[in-house]
Amino acid sequence: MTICQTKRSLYSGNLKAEYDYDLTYGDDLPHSIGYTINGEPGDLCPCSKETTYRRVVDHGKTYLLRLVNSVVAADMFFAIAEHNLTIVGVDANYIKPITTSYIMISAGQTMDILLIANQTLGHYYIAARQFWSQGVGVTDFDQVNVTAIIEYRGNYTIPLSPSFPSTLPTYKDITAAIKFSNLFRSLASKDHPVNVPLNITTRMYVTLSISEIACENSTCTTLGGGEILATSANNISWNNPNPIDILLAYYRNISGVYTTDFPDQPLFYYNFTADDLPVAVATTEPGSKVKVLNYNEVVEVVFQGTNLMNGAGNHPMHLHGHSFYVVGSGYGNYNNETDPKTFNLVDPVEVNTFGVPKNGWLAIRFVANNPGVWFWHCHIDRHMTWGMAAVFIVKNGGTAETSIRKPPPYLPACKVPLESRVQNNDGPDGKENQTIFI
Ligand SMILES: [Cu+2]
Repeated sequence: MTICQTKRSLYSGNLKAEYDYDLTYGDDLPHSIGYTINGEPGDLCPCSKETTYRRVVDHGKTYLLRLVNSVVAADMFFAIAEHNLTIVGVDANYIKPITTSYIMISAGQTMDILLIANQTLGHYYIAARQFWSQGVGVTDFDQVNVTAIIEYRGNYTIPLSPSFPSTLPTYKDITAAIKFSNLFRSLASKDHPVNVPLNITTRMYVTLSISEIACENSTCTTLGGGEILATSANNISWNNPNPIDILLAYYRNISGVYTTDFPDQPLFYYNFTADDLPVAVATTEPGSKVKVLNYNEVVEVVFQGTNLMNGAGNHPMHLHGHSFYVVGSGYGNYNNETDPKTFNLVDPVEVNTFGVPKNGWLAIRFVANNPGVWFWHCHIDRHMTWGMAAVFIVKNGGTAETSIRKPPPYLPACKVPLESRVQNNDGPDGKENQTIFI
């Protein structure tokens, strides 16, 4: 049996208008005001009392929970009162089972979790709350607990209130998050082997930072009026080209949309994880710089978190188009002589999203065998929106099977306004779509 649980975040006000304003004037982006499990904030919120997501279970049965962190604004702790969770898969890849009383699931991560209904008949809260890894002095982050309820089938006195998981870590429990994130290993069995790349052909070292860029006019409202908040990768704040996107520019060979000079290492070196780094180091510039990879290139990327702007935090990095192996991670600055000796090349977990630890580094490997244009970014939306992102272009491999596909015939020839797309909701087969995703 599968319980699909998607966790999402809620905002108040006109989110798009606030976003546009904040990006123009340099203010902090909106913070969510709550989360949902399968569309409901849970009965700790009065508005959701009657409609809280509930799941009836039979004692003795085992249930598969497919957990998706679609709270793009936050990493989340998650637990079920009185029940252990056994994680068996991450991003659709088997792992050595992890039995735990809580989990930390990063923004964009997916997990397959076994739940054995083996406790006293009763009602139990499924609960989640944010893991806040950034400034310890910051208090204005979302501190709402989202809940759902496990209800055992049977005859018993229904409690006035379900029990709440005592094992759910508190918001800033970085030790709990680190301890959990270090547990992942691929199953690496005969039936589910790993294929860890060993002969690296392209090495990259990429810093991830909270940054600032110069304000183009005098109307910016934050940071003394001279700069606006940004993020960066190797000191470049990603800028989405408009109106022609990179995929179209690459496919149609249109020049002037992007450049191919994304650097393989930081432009300059400093003590990335030191306290009170000078603000001048944090100044960055917008750019649309991509990294071009040959087909079947064997890539190692070491992401290095920095403490620029005192903004160190967990960055769940997500790569489109490829899964990658997490071969190493650590704290402080990456040492390219000693740290590779600690790499796990035997059973590293294979995922498409994984957290770069606060003030630490994460080493990943993958084979660039999927031709196309692939965005990679921090999965915390505010960081991605500010520019913690870039693009890999993977070139064709020389055969039809190893070449980028043609655009579908129903691809609009020009930009269609969102409103008309919703109203004229024709599917690729000419029939009207039943579901609208925006
Ligand atoms: Cu981030």
